Amino acid sequence: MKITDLMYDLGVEDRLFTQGPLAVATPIDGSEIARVAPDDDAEIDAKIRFAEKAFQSWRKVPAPRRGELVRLLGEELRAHKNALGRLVTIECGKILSEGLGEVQEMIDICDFAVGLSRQLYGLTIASERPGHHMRESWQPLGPVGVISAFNFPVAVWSWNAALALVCGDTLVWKPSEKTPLTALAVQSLLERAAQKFGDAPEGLMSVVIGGREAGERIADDKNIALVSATGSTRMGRDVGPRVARRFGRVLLELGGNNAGIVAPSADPDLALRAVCFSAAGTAGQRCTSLRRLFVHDSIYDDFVPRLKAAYQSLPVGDPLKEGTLVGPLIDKDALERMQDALARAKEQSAAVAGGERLEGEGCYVRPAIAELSDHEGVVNEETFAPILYVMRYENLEDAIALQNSVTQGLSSCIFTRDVLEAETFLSATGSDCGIANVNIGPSGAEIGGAFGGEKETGGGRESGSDAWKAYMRRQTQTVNYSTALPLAQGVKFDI
Ligand code: UN1
Repeated sequence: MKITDLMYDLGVEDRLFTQGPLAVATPIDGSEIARVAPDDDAEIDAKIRFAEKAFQSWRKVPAPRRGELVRLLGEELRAHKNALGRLVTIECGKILSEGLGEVQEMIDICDFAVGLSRQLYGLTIASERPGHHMRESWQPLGPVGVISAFNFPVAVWSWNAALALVCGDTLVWKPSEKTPLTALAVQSLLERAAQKFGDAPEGLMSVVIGGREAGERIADDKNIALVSATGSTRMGRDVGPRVARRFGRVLLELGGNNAGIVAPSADPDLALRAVCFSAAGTAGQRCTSLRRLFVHDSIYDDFVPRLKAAYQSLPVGDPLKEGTLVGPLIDKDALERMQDALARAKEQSAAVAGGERLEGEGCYVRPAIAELSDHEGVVNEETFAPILYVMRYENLEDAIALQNSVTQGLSSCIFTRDVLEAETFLSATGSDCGIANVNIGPSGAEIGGAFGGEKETGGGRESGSDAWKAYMRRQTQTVNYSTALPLAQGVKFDI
């Protein structure tokens, strides 16, 4: 597949994607589409130093002016939405409307960040001492290292970058080694925005091409004030302690094993569509994908056969083709992991429908439904593939308890028209996840809310709400505008 025209359109220089030892393949047919050169240690260190130097001046630029750069980035993204969305589809295999949706998500967070750049509100706090003012201010933090995954190759970067830039931070980005092209394209769009901006410091943001070691180098570098990492729990277990050892800050967005509950009063048509999109859409390769479904006993025998029929007719194939709803898995390893999980489900006596590999050069599969009588074994694991484990439940409390029984805690949902059930699900004794939805699947969040989850999902929050605070340094400030020196808590220290 020829991508040269797309890359030119996005302003990426030829040498950046035609030379180097690392081959980039498209999951559409597995063919090689580009070659890139990984950064060696010295190059990574230089990029980090560059980011540190740029931070020294960027932090002095007033936040609303920093917002102007993000506004210009949003404009570049608007102008290049089609090309970048297409490149996302070619590089990671999600269907074109989702590739375009991912770029839209970037545009949305840019808009959000521009507004934020005129806010970044602190507090004033009542002081116990006469003639004193107390307040809380938010200051730029430093260079931010972003480690992102193949499945959202550009949107996750933008959640971090748009906020970090208005907060006065600089960036070093290590994308997945499976998706370096979209990262190079975004870097080029940001450079264009910076040129229009005028006086942005060089080194404001750079891309590091590399694998796990490159990520570790960023995690270990004490100049990186915050490491924001998205990926597997295994990756987070490595990155988290590395950053903690040097008392750096981390923001982790790791695995999910997201569940849904279909209650007796659910609108069956709505629930069916929502389940198909969130479990089979993106070929089950979202961290928010639906992986476990609890269906009430009283509706199970109507709902589940309909779901299986809908799964059979889902159009699987070339993600660039109009009408396709399920694209390929990212690579052969992903296919193997899916087949392995299904084999284990069968060993646990699951009734499996679908899951077979389909014709074609890429790793195309029919999304699978595995009906199980018990919530155990393989159901507890996140397999990054379109497998939906379906189980019966009788009482809501039990379903919620099973939903919460896994080690991850990212997203969750319930389909019900019963307000008591809905509110119970959203209460302190309901879902234990970072995201809880009613009559919507667990995936496809908007940027306005804080995104992230609990337990082994890592606890970080990105994107909307007050997630920006992770990218800033909180400072408590007390000013004495009197001529006396009263001490807090009535302490006397007269000399
Ligand atoms: C991810 O899969 O890493 O909520 C992020 C969603 C998207 C983001 C998913 N907005 O599904």
